[in-house]
Parts: sequence; C-alpha cells; structure tokens
Amino acid sequence: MTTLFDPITVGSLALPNRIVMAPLTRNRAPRAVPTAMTATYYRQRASAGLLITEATAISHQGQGYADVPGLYAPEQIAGWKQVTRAVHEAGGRIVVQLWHVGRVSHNDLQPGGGAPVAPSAIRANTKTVLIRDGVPTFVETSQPRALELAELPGIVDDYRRAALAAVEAGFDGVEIHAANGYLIDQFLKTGSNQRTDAYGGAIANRARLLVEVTRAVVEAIGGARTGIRLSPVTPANDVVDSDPQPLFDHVMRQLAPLGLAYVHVIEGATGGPREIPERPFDFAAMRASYRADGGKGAWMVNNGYDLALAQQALDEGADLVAFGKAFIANPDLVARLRQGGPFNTPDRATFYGGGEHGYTDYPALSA
Ligand code: 8OZ
Repeated sequence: MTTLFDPITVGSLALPNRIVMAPLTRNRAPRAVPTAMTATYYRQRASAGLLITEATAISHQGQGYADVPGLYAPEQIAGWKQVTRAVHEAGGRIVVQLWHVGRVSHNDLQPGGGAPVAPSAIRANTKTVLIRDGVPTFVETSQPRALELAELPGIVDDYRRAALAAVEAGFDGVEIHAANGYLIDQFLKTGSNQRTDAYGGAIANRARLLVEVTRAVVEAIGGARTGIRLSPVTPANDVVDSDPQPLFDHVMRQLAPLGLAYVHVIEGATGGPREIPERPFDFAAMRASYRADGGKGAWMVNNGYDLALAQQALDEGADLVAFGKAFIANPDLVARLRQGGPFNTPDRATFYGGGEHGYTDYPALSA
C-alpha cells in the first residue's frame, strides 16, 4: 500500500513524500516583490514533498490583487531568489505558480489604469482586493476588454519568459495556473468566452490558449519541470462551462503527449464543497483519458483532504495530495500528519495581507 509518506519521482524531482503545499495567495508582497518574510514562510514549510508558491503574476497586465508577487521584473526575480535559496537550504523543493488573472482585476492594478483583459468583454461577478488608505479592501472587478487576436502571442510569450525567469530565480519548476476562473480558464469555458475567432466556439478553440501556453513553457524549460492546475467545475470567479466533461477530455488528450511533471486537479468548488450537485463531473474519467493517451505525469488532487480521504485517493490511483489551509496553520504539516495531529487552526482573518502574524508565527510541534 502506498501512503502519503512514501517517496515519488515527479518529473525531474525526487520527492521524499506525497504531501504538497497547495498554492495559497497571501497578499504580503508589496510592489509585487517577495520579501525576507516570504522566504521564512516557505522555509518553515520545506518538509513538504513539494511546495507550490502562491499565484505569481507573469506580467503587470496579469496582476489582479494588491500585494501579490510577480515574476517579470529583476527585483521580483531577486526577491524570489532568497525564497528558493532558503527552501533549498532547508532540504525542500519549490515550484512557482504562473498566473495571469485576465478579467479578475481592477483598473487601479493595470498598466496605465487600463481595463483588465479577457477573452470577451464580460465582467466577472466577483471581487478583488485593493489597498485603500493602507487597508485591504474588497472591490468589484472592473469591466474588461476583449483581447485582440494579435495580442495572444504576446501573452504566450509572457508565460515563456516567466518560466525562464523562474529557472533564473532558482525554482525547481513551474505550475501553470489554468484554474479558478483566471485567464486560461476564462478562455476554456463557455460562460466567459464568446469569441468567434480561432480561440472561441469549439472546444479545440477554447483550449487553444491553454495548449499554446503549455507547449511554450515546456519548450522553454522542459516538461519535467512543468505542471498545470485545472478546476473543471469550480464556480470560483464566476466561470462556468456548459459541458465540462468533453472539454477536459480534450484538454487531457492535448496535455498527455507533453511530458508534464504533474497534473493538479481541484475537485469541486475551490476551498469549498467537493460535490456540486448542479455541476456533476467524473474526475476519474478525466484521469483515465489522460492515462489512455499516454500521459505519464503525476496526478495531484486537491480540495478538502484529510489523512483518511488522502489515503483513499492514493488507493484509487492519485499520486500526490495538495493541502492548502492546513499548510497555512501547520508549517510542519508532514510531521503532524505522520503522527495523527494535533493540528493548529487556521485563522481566516490573517489569510490575505498583513505581516508575520498568521504567516510565520504558527508554531511547529517542536516549538
Ligand atoms: C484567493 C484569493 C486571491 C486569489 C486562486 C490565486 O483562487 C487564487 C486566489 C485565491 O487561484
């Protein structure tokens, strides 16, 4: 029987266990630059089999929240270098999540105060966070503009450049954020994509940006250092697809030959219920179509896992399990899972924004 505590090779990485720190937005990078505090936070969690960073903007246009980090300017790369060094010194492995928010942004966060970009000019009924008078404040996202066809190669190139910047910053790889209603997911799904060109309409068209981005990143840094995150049915950020099963079947067939390190799937509603009655989806069938087409990457599952549910997932063929909130509150989550607890309780009030409190001051067992 395989357990969470058994090692596994994922692409170019040898992981000592199958426990992954999920990407977690923390809004503690002023001017989009990670700090020494960021390095401490990830170093404390380095016993994870794999750390996935918080979502990190590939361009200024790709940014949608106050104080989230980027990976497109020299000072950002320098900031991340201290993080990767700290994690590696502590014996860990870390990949960076590459993010373009698309329409989930606000004019105040965009270059020149312009409109956020999207597949189609359809506003997301969701909120983002700005800092107003020094206070994190939820605001409605702005009305986006539809991307011109001629702009799309530039966006693919931003992903490629960010992947190269990730290697320069010392990351062990990247995760393409194609989930949770951000740009790539907006292109995938019918509710946010009403284009009539080669990037809209048929499934193959809506998946085109995802496939082009993934191929570009793989070409730049290799499939063995590339993962991708998908969320077929999450309602996060107001995206919905009219028929997700064949859509993600197609995506799996496209990804299977690319030699990815892993596929990371959010089952159900991100950070919420695993079952969504009005959005049924067969995740086992999704994995089966990836494997049937020769996909060899590790299968990473996420959403509401505890030890028992994680063991069940491994028994049913998952390779890795990502934990989110539990990792916020338990820097030594691996040790705590191994001995069956106890677990610190995450404090929602300090998830987004702030300083050391709720970030680097959760105690480890040995403390
Ligand atoms: C919570 C708050 C802001 C952003 C995601 C990057 O859902 C996020 C995110 C989560 O993928």
